[in-house]
Amino acid sequence: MRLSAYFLPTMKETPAEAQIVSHRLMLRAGMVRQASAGIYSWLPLGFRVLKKIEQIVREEQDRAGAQELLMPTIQAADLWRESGRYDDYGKEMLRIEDRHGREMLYGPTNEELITDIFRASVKSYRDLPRILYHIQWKFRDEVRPRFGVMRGREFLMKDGYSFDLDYEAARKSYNKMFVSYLRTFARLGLKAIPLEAETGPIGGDLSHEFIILADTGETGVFCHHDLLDYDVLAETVDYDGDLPPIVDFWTRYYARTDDKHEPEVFTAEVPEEKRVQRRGIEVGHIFYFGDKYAEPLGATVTRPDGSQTALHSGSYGIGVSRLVGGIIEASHDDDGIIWPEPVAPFKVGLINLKVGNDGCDALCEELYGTLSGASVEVLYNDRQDSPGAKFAEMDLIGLPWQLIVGPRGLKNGVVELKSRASGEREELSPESALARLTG
Ligand code: 5CA
Repeated sequence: MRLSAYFLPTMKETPAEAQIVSHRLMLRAGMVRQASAGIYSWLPLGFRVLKKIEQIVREEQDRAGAQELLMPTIQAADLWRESGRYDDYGKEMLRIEDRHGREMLYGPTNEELITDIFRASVKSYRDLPRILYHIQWKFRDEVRPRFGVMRGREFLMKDGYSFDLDYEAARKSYNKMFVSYLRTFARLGLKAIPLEAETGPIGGDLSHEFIILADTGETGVFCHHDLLDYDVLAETVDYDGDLPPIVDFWTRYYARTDDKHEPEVFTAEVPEEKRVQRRGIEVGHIFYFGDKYAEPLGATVTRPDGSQTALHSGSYGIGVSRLVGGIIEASHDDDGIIWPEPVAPFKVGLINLKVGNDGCDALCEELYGTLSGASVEVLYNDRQDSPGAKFAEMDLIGLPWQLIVGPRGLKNGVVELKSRASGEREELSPESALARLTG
């Protein structure tokens, strides 16, 4: 992509309305624009990151055996009356009336709708287990939408739902999602810790929140330091294999949100030097709630002995749009965003320091063509701005690599390659730089 043709409305000033760094940087880097309180348009740069995160979430869901579908954003109120949640949900639910006077709502979550789909077609234990998920916009009329996309009113969520015959089987599904969440967040370049959590309006009695540590997080985190030290991607996972040891490993230490925190237990169980008391951002939340929805909605199947039972279910959420802000909170410096490579909007920012200089233009075109041809995503700054402005903008938008071409280097047959994360700069031949970036 050539910057001269790209829609990237960056800002030099710090927007006054943004209270936290990720919100400030997302506005300054031209990633989002507020449409109204807690509702955002995703501009091209932000949209690329959102899609990358979505794709990693999707791949890990699929790997764990979940199947993707797509449910609508608008749901019928009657279905929510069946579960009893239409009234319980209160003012957070956006209620809509259609032209026939039928009550509808913009879905804040999908337990009812997926149970309705399931009860219509699945009648026997033979069709179990199933885990279904979608990645769809949600609306919650939050009292205080804030921190940009972190606590929006409209936000993108991956929500998955499992259906099983009994508790034992449902625990297997829960474990699959638990492990797949560890992998998902690690692939996004994040260190996420599973914490025992409250179930809130979703309900049930078993629940874990996945939290990334950040001072601006809204959740209090109390855990054992060793939970921060593991590399979950080091081993491959067999989702049909023995998952309880992995889940036990991750849940063997004290790790709770402030809602569940018990100071005496924390001090008794965790040695002083290992105690972590921090703030964190909830990026995922999983629940087991048994037949809480299947029972009132009459979602039953026959057991092998012919008797009927209500389905046992869990639900599994990931805040896809929240993650964009969360990743920035975890990875930035004074100059701007530092994207982990798997979610970066482009891998390389190509900077032509002297647009109009034949040598610089020709080499940049060649590098741009070769990288694009090798499917490396490049944003080429081919504009007439000053070198200082070009560097500052590239640092702000945080692409992992900057490839810098200037007349001085050209004389010596070298270009400069800068790593955004480490700040290290290296002079090397264009061929070596290409080999590095395409390798
Ligand atoms: N049905 C369940 C799981 S599928 C559910 O709705 N869970 S939830 O309420 O915990 O939401 C799932 C995830 O969505 C949260 O972990 C969080 O990352 C994200 N989320 C929730 N509310 C918001 C919000 N207002 N803005 C941005 N992301 C949100």
